[in-house]
Amino acid sequence: MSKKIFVTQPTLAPLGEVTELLKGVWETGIMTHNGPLVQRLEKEVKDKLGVKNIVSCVNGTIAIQMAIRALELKGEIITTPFTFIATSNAILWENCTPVFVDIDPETFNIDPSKIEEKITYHTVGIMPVHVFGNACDIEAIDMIAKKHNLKVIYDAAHAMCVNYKGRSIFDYGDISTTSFHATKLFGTAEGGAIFTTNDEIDKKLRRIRFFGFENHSYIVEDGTNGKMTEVHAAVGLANLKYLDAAAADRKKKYFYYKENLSSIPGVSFQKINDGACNYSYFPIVFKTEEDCLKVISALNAENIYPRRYFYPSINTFNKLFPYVNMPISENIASRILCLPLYYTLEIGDIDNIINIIQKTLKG
Ligand code: T4K
Repeated sequence: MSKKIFVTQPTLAPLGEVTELLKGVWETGIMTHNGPLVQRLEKEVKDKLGVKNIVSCVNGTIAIQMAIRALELKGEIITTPFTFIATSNAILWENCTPVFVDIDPETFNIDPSKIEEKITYHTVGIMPVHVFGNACDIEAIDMIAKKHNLKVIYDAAHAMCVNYKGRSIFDYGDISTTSFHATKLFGTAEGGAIFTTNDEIDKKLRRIRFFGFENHSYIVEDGTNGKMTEVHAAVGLANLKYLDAAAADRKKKYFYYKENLSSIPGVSFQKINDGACNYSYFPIVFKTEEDCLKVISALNAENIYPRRYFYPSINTFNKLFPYVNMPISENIASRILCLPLYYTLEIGDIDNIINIIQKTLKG
């Protein structure tokens, strides 16, 4: 039986570097509540990315919920149907209503030209997603938000290390949130972070993260428990040293895939916006869903497990939302496949994947 190849694998620092950091945790017994490692991780990520503020938290889903709470949004939030379910779940859990706007067929991000027609008296915000780490049309979105007095929260779960027009993409919008899940370019096992250039919102987020306490004494916000632990921060601090290498490696492999797959008739790729992408996923779009399913079967037969990110289009989850037709998102979702992409993936494995795709589509 050959080795299993998954859609991704975390880039992990040597275990010894994590346990070295954990020694201090065991010595002091400080496991959580904004401990020294969490503070250090926040400082190191902040310095590395050059962002104004950062609030770490338990995961990328709670990050979105805390962002909605910090901006006190109550009503309809315009968002994309082409994303992981967490984007819409978080909106629902904050008692807001997701209102879907279809995507651009090339970038797979929310199509700004379709946003205004969905704005109603109840609209309070826009939550775009930088899908697969590919920047949204930020100028267009921010212009619409200003015109209609709406808040913008970017779900930047995939967008670690992306720079847009000379600064971190996390510093755009009223708030940006990200995920440090094990499957992301940078991981703390479970984890996430919230970014804002507004110092008051930053302070508010810190209170919300800690049950709503001000100075551990008075409850001044409708808070939650969103704190990252020292153990997760230790994993993050160790992994952070390898982030540049992991990012460069994914970019190199992304272009290797693209160069070698481009000549195959009937496949296409995500259009990258202004070079603002971290190339942390490799999505490929087939001509038909049938082709996509054939390729999945052929790869699975060789122990290779790509993922249908993001299938089905979120608007079709009728248990959660009334169905509204999103033809572009539904169409792309049915034909898209994310191919394996991670640090320990060998070029020989990529060659094998490319050959299998080539053979399957020819046959
Ligand atoms: N917004 C967006 C746009 C998102 O994509 C996400 C999460 C969020 C918000 C919410 O962030 P978090 O609350 O999750 O921090 C994965 C991740 O669980 C999820 O974080 C991610 N997006 C989503 C796109 O993908 P699954 O169900 O596909 O993961 P899973 O467990 O099938 O993992 C995929 C492969 O990765 C496995 O086949 C093997 C490998 N793997 C996975 C895990 C968990 C490992 O090697 N080690 C691991 O620990 O959801």
